[in-house]
Amino acid sequence: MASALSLARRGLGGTWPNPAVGCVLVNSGNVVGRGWTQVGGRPHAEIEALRMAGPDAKGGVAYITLEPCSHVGMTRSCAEALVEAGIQRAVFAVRDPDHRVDGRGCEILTNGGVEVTEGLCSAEAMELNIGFFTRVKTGRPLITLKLASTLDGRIAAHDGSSRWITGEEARAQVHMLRARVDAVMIGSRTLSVDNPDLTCRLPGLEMCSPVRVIVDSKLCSQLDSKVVSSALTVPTWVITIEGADKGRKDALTGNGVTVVEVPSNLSGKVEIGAAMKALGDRGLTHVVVEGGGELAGALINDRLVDRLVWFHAPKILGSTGVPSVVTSDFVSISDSCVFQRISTSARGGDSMSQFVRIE
Ligand code: AOF
Ligand code: ZN
Repeated sequence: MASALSLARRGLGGTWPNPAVGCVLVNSGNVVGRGWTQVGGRPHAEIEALRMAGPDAKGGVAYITLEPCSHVGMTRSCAEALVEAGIQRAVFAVRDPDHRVDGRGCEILTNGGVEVTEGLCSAEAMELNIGFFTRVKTGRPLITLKLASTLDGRIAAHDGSSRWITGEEARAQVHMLRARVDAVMIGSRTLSVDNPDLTCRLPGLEMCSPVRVIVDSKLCSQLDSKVVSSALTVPTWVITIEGADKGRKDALTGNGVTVVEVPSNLSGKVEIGAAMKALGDRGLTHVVVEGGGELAGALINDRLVDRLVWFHAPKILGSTGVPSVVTSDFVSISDSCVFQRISTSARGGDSMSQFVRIE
């Protein structure tokens, strides 16, 4: 199962709207098939592993990180395929909560005479596809907020300069993070001030860039920004409010951008919860938000940040620096958004801490 989990991990970031699943087939003590969910979500892991094993699958054991599917799409279900191949025993880590499956895969296997064991390495398998499980449960993707700030939480100096607060190692880690998630999101102000690429530029992983999402209430994203001008190469979505200016919309669409319209909040800005729901509807399972402070503030305010990845550079910019989380709603300590720290490690001269929200 550990091996199936590491195969599954290969698909992370590229299988949405599907989960990233891994499958290992063993027969007489030998690995006869290995498979993982392919780019775009199909073929499924089990089909890949069965294809590799061929007739050697007969009488073997299948280790799968998710309950095999039971629904018939363009091809037969994975559960049926495993039965037909003559698998003798199937061990899977977690049940598939998709309403089309949810125990039915298990049923098909059992009815087909396959011995089934459920729950091996379930915690690891849940964590691996936490984005998929979050979307099925809540309708929105898992949201990770990534911040890179000084020790006093400033993301830019008073004059707006922000390049580079953290060093090369921390920035490489951010690119690694981008490669494993479905989308990276920023606010329109960050687009105009930083003009980022938002791609993954690690050697060998250039094809792993996530969808780039800009939250842009006024639809002012510049056509000559790096993100918009490369929208035909790397998928780019702009989220704006309903009834946006048609001329602006057409200009962006003409450049290859997908414009997503969602309701506005009382301040006339994109309702961030609705934006996240719209991304879930489009199949995204894990979004990393990379700033700026206003977008981070809106998400923290609405308790929408599930996880935090915070890089700290050993620098201090003082109170005139730009804050990392802009919100004025928190008055008392009891209002604060509370996280549990999972890990802290060094990235060159900087530190990286990972947190999970608990309140
Ligand atoms: C599996 N193995 O590798 C994956 C599964 O749209 P479809 O027909 O491809 O089905 C998508 C659903 O299949 C997805 O929501 C999830 O329930 C399951 N994903 N199942 O047996 C796989 N990726
Ligand atoms: Zn399947």
